[in-house]
Amino acid sequence: MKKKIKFLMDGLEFEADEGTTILQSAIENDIYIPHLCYNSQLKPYGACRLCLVENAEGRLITSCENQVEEGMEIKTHSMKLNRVKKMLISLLISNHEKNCLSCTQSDNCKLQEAASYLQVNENELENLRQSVKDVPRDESNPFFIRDLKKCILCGICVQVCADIMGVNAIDFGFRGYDTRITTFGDKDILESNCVSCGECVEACPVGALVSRNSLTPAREVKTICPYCGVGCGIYLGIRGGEIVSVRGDPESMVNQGKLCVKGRFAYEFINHPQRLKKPLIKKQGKFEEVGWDEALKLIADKFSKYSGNEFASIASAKCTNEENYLLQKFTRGVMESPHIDHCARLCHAPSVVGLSRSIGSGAMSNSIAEIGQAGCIMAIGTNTTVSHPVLALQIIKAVKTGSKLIVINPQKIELAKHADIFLQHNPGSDVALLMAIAKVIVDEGLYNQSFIEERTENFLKLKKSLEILSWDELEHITGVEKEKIRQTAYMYAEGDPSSILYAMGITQHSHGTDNVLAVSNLALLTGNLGRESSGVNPLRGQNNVQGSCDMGTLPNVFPGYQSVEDPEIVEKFQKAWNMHLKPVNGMMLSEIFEKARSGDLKSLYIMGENPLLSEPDIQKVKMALENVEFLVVQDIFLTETARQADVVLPAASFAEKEGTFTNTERRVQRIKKAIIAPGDSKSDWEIISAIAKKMEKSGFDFKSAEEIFSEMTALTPIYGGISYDRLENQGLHWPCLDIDDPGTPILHQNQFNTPSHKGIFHPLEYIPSAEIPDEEYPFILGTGRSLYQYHTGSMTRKVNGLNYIDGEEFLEINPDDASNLNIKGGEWLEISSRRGTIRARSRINPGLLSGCVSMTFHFQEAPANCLTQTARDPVSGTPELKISTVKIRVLSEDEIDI
Ligand SMILES: Nc1nc2c(c(=O)[nH]1)N[C@H]1C(S)=C(S)[C@@H](COP(=O)(O)OP(=O)(O)OC[C@H]3O[C@@H](n4cnc5c(=O)[nH]c(N)nc54)[C@H](O)[C@@H]3O)O[C@H]1N2
Ligand SMILES: Nc1nc2c(c(=O)[nH]1)N[C@H]1C(S)=C(S)[C@@H](COP(=O)(O)OP(=O)(O)OC[C@H]3O[C@@H](n4cnc5c(=O)[nH]c(N)nc54)[C@H](O)[C@@H]3O)O[C@H]1N2
Ligand code: SF4
Ligand code: SF4
Ligand code: SF4
Ligand SMILES: [Mo]
Repeated sequence: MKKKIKFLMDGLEFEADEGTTILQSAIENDIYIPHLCYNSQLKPYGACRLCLVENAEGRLITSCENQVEEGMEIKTHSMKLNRVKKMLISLLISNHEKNCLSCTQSDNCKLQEAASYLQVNENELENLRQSVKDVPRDESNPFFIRDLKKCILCGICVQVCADIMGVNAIDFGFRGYDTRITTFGDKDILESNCVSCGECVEACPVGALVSRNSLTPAREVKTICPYCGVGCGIYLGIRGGEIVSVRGDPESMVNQGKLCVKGRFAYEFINHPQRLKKPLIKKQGKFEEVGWDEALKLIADKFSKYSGNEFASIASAKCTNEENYLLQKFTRGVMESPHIDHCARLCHAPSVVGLSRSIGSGAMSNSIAEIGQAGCIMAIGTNTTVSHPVLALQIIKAVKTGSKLIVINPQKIELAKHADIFLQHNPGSDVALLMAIAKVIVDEGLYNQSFIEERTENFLKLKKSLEILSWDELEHITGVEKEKIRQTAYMYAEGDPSSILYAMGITQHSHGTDNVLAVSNLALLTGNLGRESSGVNPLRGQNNVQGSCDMGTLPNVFPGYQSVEDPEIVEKFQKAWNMHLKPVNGMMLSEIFEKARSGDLKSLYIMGENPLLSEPDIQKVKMALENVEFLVVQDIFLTETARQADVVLPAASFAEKEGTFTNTERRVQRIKKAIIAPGDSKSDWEIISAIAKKMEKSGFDFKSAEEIFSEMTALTPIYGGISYDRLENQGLHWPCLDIDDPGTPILHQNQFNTPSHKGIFHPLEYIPSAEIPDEEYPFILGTGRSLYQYHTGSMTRKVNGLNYIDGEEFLEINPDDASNLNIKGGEWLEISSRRGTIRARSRINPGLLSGCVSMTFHFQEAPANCLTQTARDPVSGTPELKISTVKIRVLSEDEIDI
């Protein structure tokens, strides 16, 4: 508890916590003191001086910089104060373009607010020479405009960009009267390293930084961003039936109002003309729009023919928990098929399997907010500023307050610039590297003896396996020197607490589960589990991929990771659903496509996935989809996959339905309907229910998403205490067992959820990747993500601004390799693997190791998954999307035109 301070403000007594500034306490008590450069998230700056107050001695002091003191007497209003402030603001206004009425910031401008409060009058202003600086408007960014004629040099944008974002795209430039906010080299903002997050736009107190496409909404609805697994809270602003504005939810425990470029600006897809509005049936090779009844009849008819092993479903990490719950109930109960899976298979399946084995739960062990307080953060195989941008702000915050940061990645990513240690190891060598770190920890006695004794098993086996490792070999495999590995081991082991964050660089390998086990070995060795700001934290990708896994759209578990092979569990679900269930594991995604290709699988129902671009070796997927006798695809757009379907069903987007998403930190959050779904499209849960009812099955008579949620929580212990009522303001972290359970931000505090309740060490062996460069295919192709696009582009490629910033695929290549191939950047290349060939232009990236090239998989014109291989991790079935070998050829002029 902080000490309370009593003080007088304008003669009235107030109380505030020790350390509170005068301005903060005024704001808390709804007392207005004019201010321009104050922002609650930043250090006080004292630049505008409009927040001056008068103390008992008659001195004027800034209220943003001075703290309340016991017995202090302050005046917020006096003749003297008013005179000084009026002069200050008049000067600001005279240097400021005066077209207030047409300014989009009108009504939301702190300068206007202060001027009106201080009764600045037009006539007085006339006497001051108007001297607006001649700075051209910077309209280069598709999402916001910089109109520095209106800038009052408060410095908020500079601080936001540097201290919160860690980007430093802008700074004060020039001197004296010419001082202004500028980019490095005074270039347009789009040519700077700005990441278009719009945080500075949100924070600018005047109209100098304004969003382009935002209108004042008639109403707002609080919901969750539909893109990545961070799960930022947003307010969608609505006029009529359209989304006209978006802002971060300042009360959200996840993002405290902050957003990335997609979360703030990428909503054009919602009202896009290409949204599916009616069901489509393919007749003689062409789609025809039909009514729901016709589509449902056909589906009911066909699905009745192909039940059991001839049927499979693919669920969606973009859809709600309620919808995923219902699809697995439909698949297992109505279709009597055990075959259901979803994109987690391409993603964090190794975490789900590996961490279950070692520590008993495949989810993040700790919460996002804790990252900011970690003593040491190890970010391995995660491009956090690109893939989880708002979560990355916690890393920036930690670094700014003295935490150590270790970045381990074969590419010099943005985050590496903030790192104390950056290990650029050979791709695919993580098991060797992590074991080498473990070896130092064990050999040099850095481990946590008591934690190992009390809470773990198998330490001696691990120790033995490390003894036989040779440093020469470890250095050779990883490409990292022993001394650097030693430093890393010390930094991690001495972090107190240390937190490991990881993502696809760890999982998307043919030994992904081993990688995950190697990560958890480190946390177990150092006792970095079960305590605040520590842990093993797989950063989940899709907005609701954690939820889809929780809901049992996996072939081996019912909701809440309850085994489909456990007779008691099967009995529980049979009874509750009044259906017959097969107590067997179903097929994984890869096997589903294999069986479809071989003709054994006759019918496939895909909800909200686009495997024709997202699965490895898509030629094989195409054959699979062509071979299936009856394919139903349910999406919000006519995707590449949907084009292959017999029936396409139009789904409502996240903005048009009720439900819940579970973010990467296991926080279950409500999404809310903001607008009506276009045309005849319906929520996915309504569509699944309608199909089941058409098949005359009971158990699908739901009137709301909330009813589905209640049925699910009654059967799913880890969600047992969660209800829509409890989620109204903030989400809850599972496990949340009953209505009195406040939820569990930190897992494993007293025991692990393994059968013995101990954490289990796993000795491991380094296994090379499935494809190794050779003479014919000399380069290792790694695939990953761009900040400005999302997966197969169904949503982000409908957003013009994103396409403007990043609308084309490039093959990135190291400067030395480029020079050997006579590549200067920008030329068209042909990239081939053993699977296929595509074309893309070149881009030089000095952050890549020689021999490594890199692409995204966002662009249907240059689909990277034509090249990738289907080699999989034998345990989790996750494909080796991070390593395929390719060759590169520069195309001649004549070839480009073809
Ligand atoms: N903008 C945007 N954000 C997204 C997505 C998106 O499509 N676009 N997708 C979401 C989803 S579903 C996911 S799963 C996440 C993925 O998030 P991330 O995993 O962060 O993204 P990736 O780019 O796939 O890969 C991460 C890093 O792995 C590194 N890497 C490659 N090979 C190796 C290796 O052998 N070892 C190690 N240690 N590292 C390696 C790459 O250099 C890359 O920096 O992003 C989510 N967020
Ligand atoms: N080469 C390569 N390939 C990869 C990866 C990689 O790193 N490299 N990463 C893999 C990973 S980690 C992942 S997660 C997968 C992602 O693979 P996918 O899940 O196939 O990719 P998305 O483009 O996200 O597809 C989601 C679809 O859902 C639709 N959708 C959105 N909202 C809704 C809704 O409310 N209802 C319905 N019915 N549909 C909706 C979208 O329009 C979109 O078509 O890609 C994988 N593929
Ligand atoms: S948009 Fe974000 S990155 Fe760009 S200048 Fe503003 S705060 Fe910095
Ligand atoms: S652009 Fe806005 S936030 Fe930045 S210094 Fe000028 S007035 Fe302040
Ligand atoms: S970090 Fe993820 S959830 Fe947050 S705004 Fe960006 S895309 Fe949305
Ligand atoms: Mo993912």
